[in-house]
Amino acid sequence: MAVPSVAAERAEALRRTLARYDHAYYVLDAPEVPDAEYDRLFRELQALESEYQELATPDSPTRRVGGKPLDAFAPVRHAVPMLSIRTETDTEATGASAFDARVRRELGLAESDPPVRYVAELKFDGLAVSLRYESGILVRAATRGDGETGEDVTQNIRTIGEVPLRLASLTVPVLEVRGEVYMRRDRFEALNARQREVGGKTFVNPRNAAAGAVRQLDPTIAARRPLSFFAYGLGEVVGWEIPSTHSGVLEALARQGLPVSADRAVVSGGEGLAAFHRDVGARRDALPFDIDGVVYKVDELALQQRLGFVTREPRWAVAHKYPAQEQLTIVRDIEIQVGRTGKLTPVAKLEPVFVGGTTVSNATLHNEDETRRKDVRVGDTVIVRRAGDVIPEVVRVVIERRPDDAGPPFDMRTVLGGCCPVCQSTIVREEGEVDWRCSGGLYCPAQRKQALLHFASRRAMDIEGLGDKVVDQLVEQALVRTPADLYGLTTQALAALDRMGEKSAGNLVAAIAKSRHTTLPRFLFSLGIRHVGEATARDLARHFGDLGPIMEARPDDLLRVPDVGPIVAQSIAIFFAQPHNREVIDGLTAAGVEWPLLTPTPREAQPFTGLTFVLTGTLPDLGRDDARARIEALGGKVAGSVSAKTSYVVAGADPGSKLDKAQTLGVKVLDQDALLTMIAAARQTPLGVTDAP
Ligand code: 5U1
Repeated sequence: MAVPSVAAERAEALRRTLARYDHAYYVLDAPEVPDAEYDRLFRELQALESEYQELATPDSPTRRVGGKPLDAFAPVRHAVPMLSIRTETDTEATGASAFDARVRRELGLAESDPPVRYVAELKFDGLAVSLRYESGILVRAATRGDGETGEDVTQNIRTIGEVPLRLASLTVPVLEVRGEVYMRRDRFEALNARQREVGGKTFVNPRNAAAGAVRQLDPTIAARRPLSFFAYGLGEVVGWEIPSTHSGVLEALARQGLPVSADRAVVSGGEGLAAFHRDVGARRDALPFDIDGVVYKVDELALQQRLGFVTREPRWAVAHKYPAQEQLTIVRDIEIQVGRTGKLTPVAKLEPVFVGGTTVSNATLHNEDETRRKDVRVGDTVIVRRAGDVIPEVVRVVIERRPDDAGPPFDMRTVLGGCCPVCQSTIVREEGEVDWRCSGGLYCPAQRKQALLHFASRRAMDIEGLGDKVVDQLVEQALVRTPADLYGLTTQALAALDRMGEKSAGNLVAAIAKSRHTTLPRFLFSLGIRHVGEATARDLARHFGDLGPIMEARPDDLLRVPDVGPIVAQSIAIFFAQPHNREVIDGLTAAGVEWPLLTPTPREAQPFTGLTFVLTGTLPDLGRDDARARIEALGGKVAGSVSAKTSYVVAGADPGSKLDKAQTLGVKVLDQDALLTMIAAARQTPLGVTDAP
């Protein structure tokens, strides 16, 4: 069927518009239209092409979605071989001056001759490809292969939105563009997360993921891999007057819509190269993609020609590496570190390995869940990464290398036998938390400094003059192990500390002595019990009146305190169950720390003490939890089933068998309003609380 000219013109207009939108979106990172508008035009073009097959040109954006799977890639002989690049392994600045010196020597330049001009670029960690444009249309994309012959990966490369399917204005017979296909780090992470979700294979690093996608026989799979491309050079060129400099070539390629990294510079001499190496090195981790170094090229193409090649490598270019950020090594052990706040962190003890510029023998595993997710075991070969100043971490296990005698899956409780490795206190992992913690905060040597600083802080025991520097010295010189030891310090001992005069030492001893006379809420807060802030400390003090009953309280007793829920109750009970914490508290009271007793809220005096309620059916306004909390706050109990001992059944809509049973047993039945009236009346009852002074 002949194609009506109106359809052909419309298809051409759509191709051009969509190509412009692709460039704006992928290369300039500045979308021109909303996705919906792009999709509408895209579908219109697809419809035209399916009606008139002749309109489906090779540069149509519809080709990007991926064609039919291949059995194998066809070989492609490169008209101009794809060279490799010599690597400068000296990762210091001297690597740059060595290259400059070589170039100058080979060009026969004297010391008095002006510096050579170079282009410095990034060395992208991906897969080299060659794009062939004929009459401005992308006709073939090939991998490097052995440099002479690569593989035809056109279908896959077409799926990369950044690669123009048609050049902006050049329509010369042949223009081959060389560059690197890579994957941004964030897209790589997202891809791996998706793979994990569907139970698929995850990729070791962005380079492997990119290389795998380019060499994927099914282009619809390649289309789902978020690839990117940067152009950095030329292959065969027919009919184009090539600019006289490499920097001019890169600018011309960018003008044709090809992505060229903006991270490039024209620099002068070896010093200019070294400065670029340093500058990029400092920004390396902030780049959105991996690089393994920078590339230097002599800018003048005429000089490049004079320099020529050695074997397959040009003399006019070099790759200047950075220290590798990832290495393979073996996990010798998994140890648990106790942080200053009691957080327990699993740390892989590694066979020492040189990575990121230093020897690494420890790498964090973050927490139990992460260790299990990565399934790191003793004996495993792992990829360890050290990027910049970040703490080294285990990226993943090389599962194929797991030995038969590898350790069991990681389990914090089992590894530690339930006890802190530093102080033997119970370890706790609260619901909803990722971290295990040591509960011996007051005694644990790992938490000493933190515990002392908190103890002395203004809202706790308010010891003026006991700051970071003093605490550091007291702990490091073993003058103080626990807060109780503070009360034994003498002016003489303190005056011997760095930057502590006789007068300051005297003031500090006086401040410590003064802190002996405190209040129960302050004292409770100073103990640093997890989840016990000032308000909770005050509530506990009011409710119990003295420390003894709090120390003996079971979680059920603690739950009666307003605003104390199961997690806080558990935390308090576990803290006081630790013999070491109790010893420190005994030490403090023996040292004379005291507080005025409060008149406790005797439990008998609570209006609902001794009353048992059963809730059944749906109450019109109160949720079950709310009703329970209100009853318990007044000392009542809420039970799950009705018995002769039940005081009241509170019945809402659709009460079920509990109401029947209440009626059978003669238990009083309340509706929501009656319960609220009872609660309001109870609140009027004086509670006998004497507030802290
Ligand atoms: N940026 C950049 N990467 N890279 C890699 N330029 C560049 N040039 C290369 C290679 C292999 O080779 C040419 C110097 C032939």
